[in-house]
Amino acid sequence: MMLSKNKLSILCFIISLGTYAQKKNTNTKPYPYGNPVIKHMYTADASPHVMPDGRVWMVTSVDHEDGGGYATMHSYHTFSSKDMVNWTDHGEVLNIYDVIGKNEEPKGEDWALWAPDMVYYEGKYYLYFPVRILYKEGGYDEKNRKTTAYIAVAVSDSPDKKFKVINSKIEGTNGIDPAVFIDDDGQKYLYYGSHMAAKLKDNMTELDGKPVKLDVDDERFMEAIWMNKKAGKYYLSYHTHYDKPIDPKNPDDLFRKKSRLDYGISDNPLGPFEYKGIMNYELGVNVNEGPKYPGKNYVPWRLYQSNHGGIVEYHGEEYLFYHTSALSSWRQDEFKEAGTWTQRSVCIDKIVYDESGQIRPVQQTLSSVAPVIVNQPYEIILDTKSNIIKNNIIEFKNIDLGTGYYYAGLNIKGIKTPTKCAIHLDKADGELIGTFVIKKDGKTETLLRNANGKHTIYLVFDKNFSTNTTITSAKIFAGSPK
Ligand code: FUB
Repeated sequence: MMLSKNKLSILCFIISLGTYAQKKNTNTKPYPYGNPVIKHMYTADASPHVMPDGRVWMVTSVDHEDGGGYATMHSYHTFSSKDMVNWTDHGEVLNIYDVIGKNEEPKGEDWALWAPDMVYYEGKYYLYFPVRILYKEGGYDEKNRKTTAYIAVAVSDSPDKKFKVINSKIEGTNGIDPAVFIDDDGQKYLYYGSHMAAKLKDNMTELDGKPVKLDVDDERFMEAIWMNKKAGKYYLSYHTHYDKPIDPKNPDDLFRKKSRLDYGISDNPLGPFEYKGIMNYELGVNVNEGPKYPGKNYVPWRLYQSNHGGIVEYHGEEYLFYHTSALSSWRQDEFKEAGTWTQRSVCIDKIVYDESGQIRPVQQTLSSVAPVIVNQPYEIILDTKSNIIKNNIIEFKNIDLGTGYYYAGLNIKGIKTPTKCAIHLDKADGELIGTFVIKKDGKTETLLRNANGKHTIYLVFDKNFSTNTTITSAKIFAGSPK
């Protein structure tokens, strides 16, 4: 019997689904290691941020329990922790049906929700996610498949509640893996896809101008951008191109492209970025503990799969969130061969810099990181009665920011025109750690970066500030987890 090309490809597709189903995991023994940190389900593509409750939150994409590849990823979960070790699952916050409508059918391979990011701004949580669509014209054909992808945004009042899609396609975007970065001057940026970036408007849902192609290392760059700022420099990390799995007979194959995270540094959030090398080795390679191939420095889990990094600073240390298939491979009940499972799980290890500000390749561990213990007040109220504004500047002496505070809030009466207020350390033109964008209602909050230790804090208002205004309250908060 002759099959048409279309029927043949549908048959191949059904067979491939069958193959995934055969791999269903039956090992229910408790997983014995610290990494991955989420063990009751498969999570990938973590985006970590400290939120106003002082906890670290991450949104993750979800790998299907039966395998099935990245095209069957249909939901996002949020998780939070106050010590980086114990994580609470807050459940599903967005599902494919919230995107395509209840009456549509995602049909397995047609639609997928890939790596998301979630940020807080002015009382709301914004979830950025890529909608990745596989064209079906002429039937499904794995080899010649066509895909399209763009970035959408959803909003919620709380990171543990359902998000509502408010812009189902951010005009001008084309690609996957959004990451949002808020700079100390209050400017927001959206990074995504094949090294693209654009400014975001203050409404957080539209681009402010055309996206630009970032000048990074084109040859190695593949996906999964993350922007991190440290000591005034912009660190852009990303996932490199990879090709075939590690070959136990030739594990040191120099010509194999590896699934790594690399990075570049710039003085500007939009580059150009100078290539600096490896941030995270290939998954499974150079892990300091756990089972190994005899005589080799790699663990026998699936090495040929995506990597994806997210960085967060929490009370004095920086942490890399990435994913491995340690958990799904371990559930094969044996470590006999390189894992074939695609399901990934979020792991956490520390980021360490050398004296020149370069990242040392992260030491991946099976134990993960030590618990963070924070012992300081949640908030510091700034005394706006005894300290008064002179020449648009107000000073607060001897403020102990301890191991880190992550947000500041301001209430002002009498604002006539939108005004900016920069927060500086130790001098009115000292280190900038955040910027309030004050609208007419006078209520505002901002993210703080590098707010730790003992300092004099300066609030410096811009020229739109009028002397007829009164600061009714000012605070620094999120210094310990709730
Ligand atoms: O998880 C699906 C895709 O794989 C992500 O969007 C990529 O970054 C990679 O992790």
